[in-house]
Amino acid sequence: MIKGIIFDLDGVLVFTDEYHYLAWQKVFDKYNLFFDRNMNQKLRGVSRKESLEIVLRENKISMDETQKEKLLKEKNDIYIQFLEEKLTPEVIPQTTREVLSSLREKGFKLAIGSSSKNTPLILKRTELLPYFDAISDGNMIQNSKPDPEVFLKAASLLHLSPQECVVVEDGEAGIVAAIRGGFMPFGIGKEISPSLPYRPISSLNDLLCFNF
Ligand code: B16
Ligand code: MG
Repeated sequence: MIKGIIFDLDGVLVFTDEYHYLAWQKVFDKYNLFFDRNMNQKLRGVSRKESLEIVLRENKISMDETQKEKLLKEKNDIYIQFLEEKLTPEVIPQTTREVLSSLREKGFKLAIGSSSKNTPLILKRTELLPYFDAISDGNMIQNSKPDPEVFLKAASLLHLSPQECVVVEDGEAGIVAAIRGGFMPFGIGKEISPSLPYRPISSLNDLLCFNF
């Protein structure tokens, strides 16, 4: 029986994915590294550090650790500037809050399972924090999606087993993480390979129609 719902953050509850893209684009342009929207799709749900490794691999370029840290800090500074300029409670559609409230009223425990180290800032700025019983994010894990660690941590904070939880994701790395962890994955958006065993949904509203 399903008792918990674990939500990815970026691309599911908040649309900060465009800010990630723009911030990466700015730093990769500065460092003369090739990067486009296609490559950006591979970074969904992947940690900041691993995202850089993917782009370096695609460009067949190596970088020393100090330079990597510098680039990562520059990217995050630009990203945070976007969050501070653009992220207000109003950017969250009212329907998102209504769906979260309805799921809570139905008795589900809700958690966040996000790779982002900026999760606390995002939840504060959007005023989404009160809807969740547990937060598992990039600050609390060693291994990023597609490793299941972030979702296993979320389930354990809810005192539930993976079989008692579903995961809602927009990224392929997150769907793979959910499957590896033993969770039933729901996929939102167009970026997930149809060959993966997940249940597609077109909006969060669809979650209210499922008889878990
Ligand atoms: P940060 P999610 C992920 O969030 C993003 O999809 C991914 O693009 C980003 O690199 C990662 O968080 C780390 O974010 O730089 O803020 O720590 O989709 O797992 O909620
Ligand atoms: Mg995501």
